[in-house]
Amino acid sequence: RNLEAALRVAIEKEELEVHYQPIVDLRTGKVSCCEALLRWNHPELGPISPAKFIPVAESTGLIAPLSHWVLAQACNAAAQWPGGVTVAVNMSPALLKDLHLSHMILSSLYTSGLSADRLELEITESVLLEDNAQANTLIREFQKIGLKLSIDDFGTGYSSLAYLKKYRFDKIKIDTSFIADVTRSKEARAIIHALVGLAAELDMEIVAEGIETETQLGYVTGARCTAAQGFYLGRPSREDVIRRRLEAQA
Ligand code: G
Ligand code: G
Ligand code: MN
Ligand code: NA
Repeated sequence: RNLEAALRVAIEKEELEVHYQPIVDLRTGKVSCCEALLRWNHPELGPISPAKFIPVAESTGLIAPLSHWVLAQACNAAAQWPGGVTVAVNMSPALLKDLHLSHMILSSLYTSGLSADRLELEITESVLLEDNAQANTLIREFQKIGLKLSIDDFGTGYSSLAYLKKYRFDKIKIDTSFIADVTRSKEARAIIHALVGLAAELDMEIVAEGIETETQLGYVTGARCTAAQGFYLGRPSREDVIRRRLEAQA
């Protein structure tokens, strides 16, 4: 309740910010994409995690205006980035029932001048699991528009392999939990290797998430993941900070 009211105020007063976390291409060593991550610094309560307020937005109808705002910010930012670096935006499962979503996306692209192939949508497995007709229609539309599609948190849902057969995704993002276990779990290592092989066979990128140590980076590089993301490679940062990093590598 209170959080809902506070979130309405935050959207109006622009207390929200979009930060960007770099994703590094392991073949070139350069940042190839940045993931947009919402940040809310409440004047009294301090920082509130999106893990807490996104569900509130989803259950109150605020998710559509909020997502439109994030998409607009992300497209405007990426349109200024050098070297064709792409931007990835997390798509709320609740939003993938809203058939206006593709208009929202097209308007953000049009206003910013960003080409469709520089916008990636991250979709979590739970959306696909429900097998709803609207999500199916939307995913096909996204592909017609020419957007890039990733499956986020891969390996944490059910029967994920069925989605790979059904849709053409561009990227698989291996969930953080597998990376956290690479040094101590033979099973985690075997799963990473199998996913790398699968992605290569299907012509998809494979991103290791949650890289926090040099050892983990060495491991996923050796395992031939195509890209990696995590605090060790760069924290989510303000747009001006990210842009300087992108300009320095260009
Ligand atoms: O950045 P952080 O680890 O605090 O994010 C927590 C969760 O919130 C993650 O699951 C992340 O995907 C999600 N999240 C962050 N920004 C957005 C956003 O703009 N839209 C949606 N739907 N989820 C987001
Ligand atoms: O669910 P999703 O994969 O979109 O969540 C992304 C979230 O993961 C971001 O909010 C970001 O803050 C967090 N994150 C990014 N890199 C790391 C990392 O190296 N370790 C941990 N614990 N979290 C990370
Ligand atoms: Mn994500
Ligand atoms: Na993820």
